[in-house]
Amino acid sequence: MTTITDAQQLVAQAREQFATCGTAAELEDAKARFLGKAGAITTLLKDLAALSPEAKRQQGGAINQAKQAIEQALQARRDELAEARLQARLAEEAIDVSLDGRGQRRGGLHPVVRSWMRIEAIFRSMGFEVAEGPEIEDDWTNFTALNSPQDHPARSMQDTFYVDIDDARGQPLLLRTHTSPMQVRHARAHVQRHQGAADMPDIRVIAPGRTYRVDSDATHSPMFHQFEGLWIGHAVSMADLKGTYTAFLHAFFEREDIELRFRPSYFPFTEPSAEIDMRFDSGPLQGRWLEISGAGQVHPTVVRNFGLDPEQFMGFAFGSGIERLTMLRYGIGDLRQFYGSDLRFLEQFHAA
Ligand code: 2U9
Repeated sequence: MTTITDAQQLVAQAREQFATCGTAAELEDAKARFLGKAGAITTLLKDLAALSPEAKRQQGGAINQAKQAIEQALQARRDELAEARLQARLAEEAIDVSLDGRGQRRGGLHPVVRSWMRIEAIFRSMGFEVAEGPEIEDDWTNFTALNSPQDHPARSMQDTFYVDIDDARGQPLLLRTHTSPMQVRHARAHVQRHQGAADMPDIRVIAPGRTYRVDSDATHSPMFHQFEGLWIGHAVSMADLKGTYTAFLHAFFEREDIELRFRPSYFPFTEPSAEIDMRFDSGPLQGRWLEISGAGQVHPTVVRNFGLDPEQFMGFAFGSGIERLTMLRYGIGDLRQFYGSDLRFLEQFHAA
């Protein structure tokens, strides 16, 4: 067999072998078999040494052609493998831009917050201001100003969350147990603002917000929401309370068939005091008296703590639980649903 035929056969073999290589490493091994130091082409070139100059030229040319053809085939296969690697990577990292994204789920307002906003809107429409204030309160504003006796159980560690540090004047600090201290702050600021004036505009304010008590069961949560109302003027009576609260309930429940009744009660900050019950005259709760709020005429001591003369100023206050009103409005049976973070429950109110 001549070297020329050998060289041509090597080209065919190399093409065949390169084609079966699936990786760059395999291809480099195959290259060594033909073009390496001990490779077939190299061996043919070495064998030329023994030939005549004429034969060397002829066969040398053929071997070089074969070498070039193998190098070309090698490069072509390298390019093919590189392209295949690229395609595989592109396929692996492909992003299907036509797929729907995961999306952001639309949030919504908590039902208690919905009620809170509605309550504010209704009372603003009746000429009330909306007070704000701190959730960490001092003992005087939360209890003493509201005529709560030193030994009242509400002041005990069992009923109230105290904060470890006292305020700058050495007063105990606590998580407010009701929204009343906001009204105390509002009323005192109002009185101070109108000091020296011939007369003072009425104090007419609601205070909605979070409150905290050491209490946790099916109907009590350690954190719950209240809103309280306060109206102080020269002749503001419980008749005004009844009118105001009735108007509020009509607006809140968006119905007129609501009756109210007052039952005698006791609170340190009001005298006389009453529980307000309501009943619907139709619907699933028809005829059932529902306890809805506490209320009363503001105690003279509390009026005095505003900086006012109780002989000159009088008025009413009331306090209601926002959770309770929300449960009645939407027919919710268990208070704990409000704080379970269960989206199946919460999402029902998103479009409400
Ligand atoms: C000031 C003076 C008096 C607010 C009042 C109640 C009666 C009352 C409870 C009802 C259910 C709280 O949410 S609840 O647990 N509240 O019964 N609150 S009178 O009296 C005030 C408020 C502020 C300055």
